[in-house]
Amino acid sequence: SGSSSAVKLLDYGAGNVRSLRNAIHYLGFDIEDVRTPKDILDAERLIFPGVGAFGSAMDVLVKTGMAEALCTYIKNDRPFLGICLGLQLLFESSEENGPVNGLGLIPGVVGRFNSSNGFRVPHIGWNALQITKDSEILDDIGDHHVYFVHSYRAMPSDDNKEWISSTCNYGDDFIASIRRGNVHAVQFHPEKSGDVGLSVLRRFLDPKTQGTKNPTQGKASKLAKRVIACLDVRTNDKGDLVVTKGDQYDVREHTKENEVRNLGKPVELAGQYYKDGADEVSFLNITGFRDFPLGDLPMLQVLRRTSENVFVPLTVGGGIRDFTDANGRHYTSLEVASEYFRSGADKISIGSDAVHAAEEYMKTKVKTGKSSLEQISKVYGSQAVVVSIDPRRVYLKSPNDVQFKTIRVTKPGPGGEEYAWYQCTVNGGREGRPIGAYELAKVVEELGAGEILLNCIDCDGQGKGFDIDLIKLISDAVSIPVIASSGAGAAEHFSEVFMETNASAALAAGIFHRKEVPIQSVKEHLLKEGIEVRV
Ligand code: 1PR
Repeated sequence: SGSSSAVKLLDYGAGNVRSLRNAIHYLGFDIEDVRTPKDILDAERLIFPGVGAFGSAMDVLVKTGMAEALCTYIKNDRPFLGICLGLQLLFESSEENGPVNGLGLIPGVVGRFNSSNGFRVPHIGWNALQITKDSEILDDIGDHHVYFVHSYRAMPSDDNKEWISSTCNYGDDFIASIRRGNVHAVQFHPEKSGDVGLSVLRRFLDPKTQGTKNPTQGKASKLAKRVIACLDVRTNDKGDLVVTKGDQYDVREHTKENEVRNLGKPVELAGQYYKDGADEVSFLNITGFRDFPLGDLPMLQVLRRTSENVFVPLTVGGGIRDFTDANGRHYTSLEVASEYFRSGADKISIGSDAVHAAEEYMKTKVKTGKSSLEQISKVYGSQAVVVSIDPRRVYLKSPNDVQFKTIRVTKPGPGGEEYAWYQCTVNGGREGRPIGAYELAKVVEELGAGEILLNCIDCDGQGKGFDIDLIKLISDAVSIPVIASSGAGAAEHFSEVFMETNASAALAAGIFHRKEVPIQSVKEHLLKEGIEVRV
């Protein structure tokens, strides 16, 4: 395009910046990619979305001469917006696999969140900010929540306080944004923070933007509980990709034709849930264990189209594993995941393959680094890797009947059993495995999962509420965030799961698809119950 109104984007190819590109295009601006240090120096407006690990990002910047150009550009007070790692790199150094030197423009060391006091790491989700000085680009924020996903953060000090424009509290008060003159950087993701995030980007891209200034009351804010809409997707018998929904994982109608239930079109429904206030949207390709996802181009197309208009995090799961196709070509799980990320996913979710990896690890106690879980989290970071657990409740007469973690159940089983264990399954619940949900959760956390999506086959589609026993067990066992799933039938089920367990998010499918309870009503109910949510 070459137009002078285009914003320059410094994308050094370490990860997915598709959602940022989508957001900039959505706002009506053109993008020119930075290819040389000179492009940086010539930029009229530069966005730097840091992705990947601190050390490898610095390596690339130094090797290419971009580090020096960036320092000059910023010292000359040219319009700059750093995002996430793009904020952290401005500091002196980071403890991430380090210490590693940064660009050294702002005094301070970037350190890891401390998970010991009950704050789960990564910090994933929606928080409100404490604005400490006029930042212009944050003028519309007020006490709205914005989306964070990171394990490291910069801390305020006397040496850097002149830079800080807002902080956020997550265990500690950390730096949420900086501003000096034309130089801005934010730790959160404006491109994933809904309308509020888009307004931050718009104010940077077009400083003439007039808007309302929302004075921030500075009221105490905690990490909001997330409400996630889930779309189980598969090809129906006519060959169309549809959103379906099962009862205890059975997605076929109980009619003569026995067809796959069709609850709508994936792109449309995802767009609707974004407008309705979903904090995240998940797609599960539920026959991914059968079909090879890279042969399943419609699913990639669904992601691409959805991410053009949906500015909250997108997760996709199903079929992420090593695979050899009919022609003998081998694909690694990392290649499959990369294709999902390139198509617009922010996180990928692994089901069956994580069970196999965990079983292997429990047998050998050796981390090979070869499992899909380990490989993908090494390259994209643990915050991008969700493990989906599909357990089935197995009642027991005695807690000693199995070698797995058992619990005393709140409601006795059909034969009066007072105990149960939760058996993991693979291939969409079709095969039970010799490992419990508790053991799996602990192992996958060790192998690099950043979050757990905890389903329950018994409760799926029943509308009778989440399995509180199970969710309590798992959310107390790990220190990564746990998404409660399966069984939501009313707004009260969401407040119940948040009050009685340590779940960080709750996911539902059927009630949203059938329009029984809109997302908005769930949020209103949670607010009324005193639970912090993004509105
Ligand atoms: O094993 O890596 O290929 O991943 C397959 C993925 O597909 C897993 O995440 C697995 O949970 C999912 N899946 C496989 N088969 C089914 C099925 O339903 N037959 N769906 C399936 C899982 C459960 C939730 C559902 C909640 C909420 N569906 O996603 O959305 O239970 O439902 P509700 O609110 O209506 O109760 P891999």
